[in-house]
Formats: sequence, C-alpha cells, structure tokens
Amino acid sequence: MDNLALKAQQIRKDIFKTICNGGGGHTPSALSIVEILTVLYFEILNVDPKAPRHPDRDRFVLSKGHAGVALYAVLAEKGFFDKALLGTFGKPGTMLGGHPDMHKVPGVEASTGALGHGFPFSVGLALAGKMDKRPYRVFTIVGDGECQEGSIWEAALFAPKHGLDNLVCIVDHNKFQAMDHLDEIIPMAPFADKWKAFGWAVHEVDGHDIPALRDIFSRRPIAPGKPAVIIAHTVKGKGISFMENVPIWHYRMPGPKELETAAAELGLVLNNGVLS
Ligand SMILES: Cc1ncc(C[n+]2csc(CCOP(=O)(O)OP(=O)(O)O)c2C)c(N)n1
Ligand SMILES: [Mg+2]
Repeated sequence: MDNLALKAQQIRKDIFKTICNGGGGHTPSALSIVEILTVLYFEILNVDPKAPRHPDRDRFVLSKGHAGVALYAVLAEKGFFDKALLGTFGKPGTMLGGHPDMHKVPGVEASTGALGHGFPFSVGLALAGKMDKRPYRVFTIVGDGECQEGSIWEAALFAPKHGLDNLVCIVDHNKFQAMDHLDEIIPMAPFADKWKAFGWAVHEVDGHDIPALRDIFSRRPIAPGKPAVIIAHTVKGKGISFMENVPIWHYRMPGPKELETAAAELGLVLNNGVLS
C-alpha cells in the first residue's frame, strides 16, 4: 500500500477515536477530507512544526471548521503537538475545541467554524503573499453546502481580479450538508461552471484518490495568473460503511453495536467501550 494510504488510514482511526472518546463531533464531515489533508500535509505543504510561524510557510485554512478533528489528527501526526493531546478533545480546558482556534492550536492558521469565513480569509492571505512577494501558497477546504454562503462568492469574484495563482480552493463535494442532501436544500449545479464564470481555473478530481490529488496539487501554479478550484468528489463518512452518505450521522454518535462495526472496519481495538 502507498505510504500515504497508510497515513490516511491512521488519520481515520485517530479521528474516530478522538471523537468517540471526546463524546461528540462531526465524524462524517471529518472523514470525507482525510485523503485531501493527508496529501497536503505529507507531500505538498511547505510547513515545519519546528517553525510554525515562518513567514514563507504555506498556509492551510480549514474553512469548513466543523471538521476540525480531521485537522487536529493530521497536525498531531505531523508533529505540531503531542498526539496524546487528542485524548483531551471534548474535555474541560482542552485547546482542541469543536472548532479550531488559531490562538490555541499550533499549526492552525485561522479560527473557523462559522461557515463562509475561512475562504475569504484565505483570499486575503494569498493577496498578502503576492503584495509582499512571498513564495508561499494558500490552500483552503470549503464545504459544498458552505458554498451557499454569499461571502464565498464575494471573495470568489475578488481573487481572479488580483491574479491569485498562489491560491488553491478545494471544495469537499460530498453532496450532503448537515442533515440533508445538497440538492434538497439549495442545489449548486452546475458547480464547475459557476466557478469558471467567476474566472477560476477549475479541476474535478476523486477526493479519495491519492495519486490524482498529488498530481493536481503539485502543479505550481495550477494555472498561471488564475486562482484554482479543485472540486473534489468525496463520500461523506468515508471508511465507516453505515455512515457513508447517511445524513443522520452528521451529529449522531454510534451505539455499542455500531461502535463494534466501525472499530472492525477501521482496524481499531474496542475494549469495554474504549477504543485504542
Ligand atoms: C454560518 C454557519 N451557519 C450554520 C452552521 C451550522 N453548520 C455546521 S456544519 C453545516 C453543514 C455545512 O455543509 P457542508 O459545507 O456541505 O459540510 P458537510 O456537512 O459536508 O461536512 C452547518 C449548516 C455553521 N457552522 N456556520
Ligand atoms: Mg457537504
């Protein structure tokens, strides 16, 4: 198995363990972006846990901040903080809140969780990079439901005007938003055409296909003079069969039988209700 596939599997385990031991979280939202984050942090981003504020570091912003546990698992695996701290998630006094806090968690570049804010912030980071002639790139993940926010399209208008080819927006297109299907709430189709009309270079990819993600992210720039959006087709809840594409799991926690099934599917050990 590809080394990165093994990493992704480890991250999935850590996400599930962290959420179950912490007593709650958005499990399926975190599971849909595992391969994207793994490829970014272990092959693409120029980031160094020993110099987390280096001015030339690449920036990553998780605009869909409710999937913060996925980011925590990756940052811990990368060495930004001790993995044991994942065990504090959901406990009093933890730095690992339900939504990521840039003032508390090493490696977190923006406090997110209120949808529609991380993406405009990323556009600002990319503009600052151009103005300061810095070599860094900015990557951001937005949810497909999050793209219904007006602030997304305001920032999407702005980025091409400034030729922000140092900006890569990844849309986690899992076709669900919270407890329902995207099409039942506000359909986004034709999604790619909307971004094209706003002046973005658009690519579509299987968001769980590690070689395909590696290939597109490693093009520098993806399109000269234009910001790029990667519409990543993903499965909400990927890796836990009964959660995949079943909207009720957005908030719900597994019962004892479901915990057993998920542990077996992810390769975790379940002992007296505790995962390891
Ligand atoms: C401004 C704002 N409104 C509502 C919410 C509550 N909320 C959390 S997750 C979510 C669904 C977002 O859908 P999507 O971006 O597709 O994420 P996914 O469900 O696929 O993880 C909503 C509405 C929020 N976090 N911020
Ligand atoms: Mg979604």
